[in-house]
Amino acid sequence: VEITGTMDKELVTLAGWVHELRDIGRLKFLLLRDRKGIIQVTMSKKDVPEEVFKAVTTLSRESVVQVEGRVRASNIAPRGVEIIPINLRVISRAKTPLPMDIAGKVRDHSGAVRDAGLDTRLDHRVIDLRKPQVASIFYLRHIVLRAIHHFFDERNYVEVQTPNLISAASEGGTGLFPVQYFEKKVFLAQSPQLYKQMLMATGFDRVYEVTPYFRAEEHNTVRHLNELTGVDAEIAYISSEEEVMTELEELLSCVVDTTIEVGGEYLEKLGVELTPLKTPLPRLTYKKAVELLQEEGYNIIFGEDLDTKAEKILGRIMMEKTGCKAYFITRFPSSMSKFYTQVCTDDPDVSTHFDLEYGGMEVASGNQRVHDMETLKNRIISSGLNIDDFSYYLEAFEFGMPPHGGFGLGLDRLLMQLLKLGNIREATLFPRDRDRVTP
Ligand code: AMO
Repeated sequence: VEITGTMDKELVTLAGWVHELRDIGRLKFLLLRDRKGIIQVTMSKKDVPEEVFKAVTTLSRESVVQVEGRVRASNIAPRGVEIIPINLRVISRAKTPLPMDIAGKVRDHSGAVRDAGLDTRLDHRVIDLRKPQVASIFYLRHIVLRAIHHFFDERNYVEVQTPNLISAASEGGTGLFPVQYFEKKVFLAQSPQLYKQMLMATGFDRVYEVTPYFRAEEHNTVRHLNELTGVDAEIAYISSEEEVMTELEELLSCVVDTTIEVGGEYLEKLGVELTPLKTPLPRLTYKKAVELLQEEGYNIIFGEDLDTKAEKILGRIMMEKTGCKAYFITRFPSSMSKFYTQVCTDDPDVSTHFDLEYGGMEVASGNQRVHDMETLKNRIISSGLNIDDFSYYLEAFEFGMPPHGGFGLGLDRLLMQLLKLGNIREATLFPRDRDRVTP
């Protein structure tokens, strides 16, 4: 229960962390912090039992205490109430000094106080997460995830769990973490790609999965993790990738709407203002994107990757032209696509691959898949992969496979972009990167 001024004179018991102690001689204030915020426990020498008054002087910050006391409405205390304690019990005493305080400050060697860097914060993540702004990110992540599950459920998707230990590359040859699996070498899954496709041959028609991706990419950037959470969907009986894009943009729009509707208090704490998306989102072909970049004097030729800077410039241009924060880049060159991606029927030089961009960064990608067995075999071989590694996957295409397509949305990346976080690690409780596997 939330303690409010209407509970004046009621006896309550509450527990939380010692946020701060203020001692002005005959009067002591204990600021107790719990999920709801900070509540003031006021102790004057004459009103409070002597042992309680004494116990408070030995308390260290961030200790966990339980306070039993009477509520007193107050118009100067935080949350409009203070607690006059009858009893105080130390449940867990915090060691001193703290590695950093809850405001995210650290003291350096010279004794000067400064903001803790992200590395220090992640080293002491449990303490870091006690900071209300930091916690807000994860309340919002919870809200986003709930919206995603709700969206898929409403649209009759079946939630699935596919293996994370796999025998062959799902996204092509690179970026795999090998794992010793008894006497064999297997890999951590880069994505559920092959399995979600195989499920299209079962009759489930629409599946989704929220799952870790493990990517052994070397780059240590603000937008890459080595373990991340993907939101994957796969849809059967589609006639083009357009149907997949429609599902994806409606999902994104639903996530934004729900976050605005339910997450207001947390968005406010982070100082983030979200605006609803108008669907359908704009579509920009890769070819047009290259032209726009060239007009801006950015050096890029057809067939090259759109790097971070290119995406940023395009994000700005699209914002100016359409007023939309999110848009699709479509019809990527076939030469850039994965073996499972279908080329466009009207132009084999470009493929059905699309990226969803939000705030100048890719947050999701997808395509219509190759469902013809012979084409798929040829594509695996011409990608330089070993066809024998894919026999279990190919079998699913041998006995009746409907046309299908899907997408993968990076949850951490999405949070980073929605909440304008400078670093993807901020959106992940315990991030895994090139240098970090603890905590
Ligand atoms: P892709 O490789 O584009 O596609 O991944 C999908 C989305 O996942 C996120 N993402 C990452 N986020 C943080 N760190 C990384 N290292 C990282 N790698 C990917 C991005 C990206 O848009 N199987 C296809 C999807 C499909 O076609 O269904 C796939 O995995 O937000």
